Amino acid sequence: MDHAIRRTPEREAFYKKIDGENLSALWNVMGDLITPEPKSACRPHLWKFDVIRDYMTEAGKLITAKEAERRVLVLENPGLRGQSKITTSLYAGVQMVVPGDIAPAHRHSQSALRFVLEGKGAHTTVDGECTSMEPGDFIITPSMTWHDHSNETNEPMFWLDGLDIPVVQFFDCSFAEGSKEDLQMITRPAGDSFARYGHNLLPVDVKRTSKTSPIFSYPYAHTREALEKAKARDEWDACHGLKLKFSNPETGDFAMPTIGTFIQMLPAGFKTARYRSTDATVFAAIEGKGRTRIGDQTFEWGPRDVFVVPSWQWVTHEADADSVLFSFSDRPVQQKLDLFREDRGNA
Ligand code: GTQ
Repeated sequence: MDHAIRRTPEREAFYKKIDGENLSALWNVMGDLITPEPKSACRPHLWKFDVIRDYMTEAGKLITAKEAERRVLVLENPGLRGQSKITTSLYAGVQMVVPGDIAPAHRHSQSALRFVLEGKGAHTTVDGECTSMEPGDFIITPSMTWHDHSNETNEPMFWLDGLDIPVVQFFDCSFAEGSKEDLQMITRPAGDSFARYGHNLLPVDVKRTSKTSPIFSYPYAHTREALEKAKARDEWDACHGLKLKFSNPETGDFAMPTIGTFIQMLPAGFKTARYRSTDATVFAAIEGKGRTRIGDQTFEWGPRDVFVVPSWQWVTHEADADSVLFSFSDRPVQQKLDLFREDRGNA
């Protein structure tokens, strides 16, 4: 594998001839198709939130959320420019909803996650249930559920969007529709899904068909408590510090079928052992500060900064203060297809 095939005039003539018949010779492309290890165009990168906030504020003067449908700045991986991808399989953007804005109701095959970065008290409604948003909250919009966003507070609200747009694109299975009403009707009381599914109790006979968690909001207050309690027991993993996955209470699987979501705590002074995995991962810091080394590059992060780790590159994190990182990747898909691999170095 991976040896260049010698080119001769006879061979070139042959390639030209078959090209007209929509045929090509595998032996010229084999090495690029089947690589001994992942070779991705995806590159490591970090976006400073303060820079994004300034540009979003400027965008706010140019277009309303209603006209834009979604006022979002797409985080484009530098190795994948023009494709609206942060990794080969995932999309990310930062969305701003200012006081009085309405991002009108629509629905689509693509699943979305929101990780709230700044602001407090704006709302997102998913299939008739409204939830308020606070920094650190992780909120899910499952495939084909109606969703709209609004802000009745006095401050702009910013969150990180993560969607499986490239996955849906790959499978050519995108469907989308808008609604006649900008804001959908509220049909369930606030907190309904959590009350029904969030207390280690499940309806005894109801069989849901969705593969997405019935809990669509994972408030930071709960996440933080889970981390704080676990922290007290000193169970630190050499590669991850203290890392938890958001789970679907019905199945114990990831909260979303196509995107795995995680929260992790790194205490002040902690330096992780090197780690690599096949799921390119997007990180957003919510608390603390530190730096992450990806391959031979180092990225300094603080609250609300976003960075991306490509597939199979060595990563180490180092925290200067007690830090909390949210992250997401396509791990659920890779695991279901028996493709996921990880390497903990010698740790
Ligand atoms: O909020 O529904 O960043 O449909 C991209 C597509 C957000 C959304 C994005 C979307 C949304």
